[in-house]
Amino acid sequence: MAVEETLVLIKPDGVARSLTGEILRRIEAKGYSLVDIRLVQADRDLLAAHYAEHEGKPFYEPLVEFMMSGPVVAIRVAGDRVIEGFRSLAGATDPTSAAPGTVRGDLGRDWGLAVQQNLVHGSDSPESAARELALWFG
Ligand code: DAT
Ligand code: MG
Repeated sequence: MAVEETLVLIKPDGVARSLTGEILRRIEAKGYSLVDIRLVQADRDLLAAHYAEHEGKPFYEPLVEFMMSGPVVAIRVAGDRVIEGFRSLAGATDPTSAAPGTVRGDLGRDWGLAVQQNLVHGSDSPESAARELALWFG
């Protein structure tokens, strides 16, 4: 077992749809621990750093605009293999393709071309988790 920490974000669509409690419930029910949590109105600088790997892609600008459209809940989550485990709980990036039982599969809506509205973010590697936790929690 390897205890890890990951960054989870509940994106503006999740907060606006009052799904924060449901998403936190799923994280806790899986056995992960909430270590820190904050409600953040992200600015462009923070999002540019967070999504640096996607700069230049066609969805980058709409993604950043969407992430600035309302508050985000940032959560430091700890647990055994939580980086991979939360990605499993979240499901595939496109909510329509995401498997039933996942956050995106159960709760995400089809947004046509606006795939970026998919409720949650989870770090994808130990390196990403360390970098993203430093950005959002300092
Ligand atoms: P994930 O959030 O599953 O790690 P990612 O890191 O590849 O996915 O992309 C970051 C976000 O960008 C993703 O949550 C939604 C948006 N996105 C990714 N691919 C997209 C696409 N083809 N069209 C629109 N938005 C996209
Ligand atoms: Mg990603």
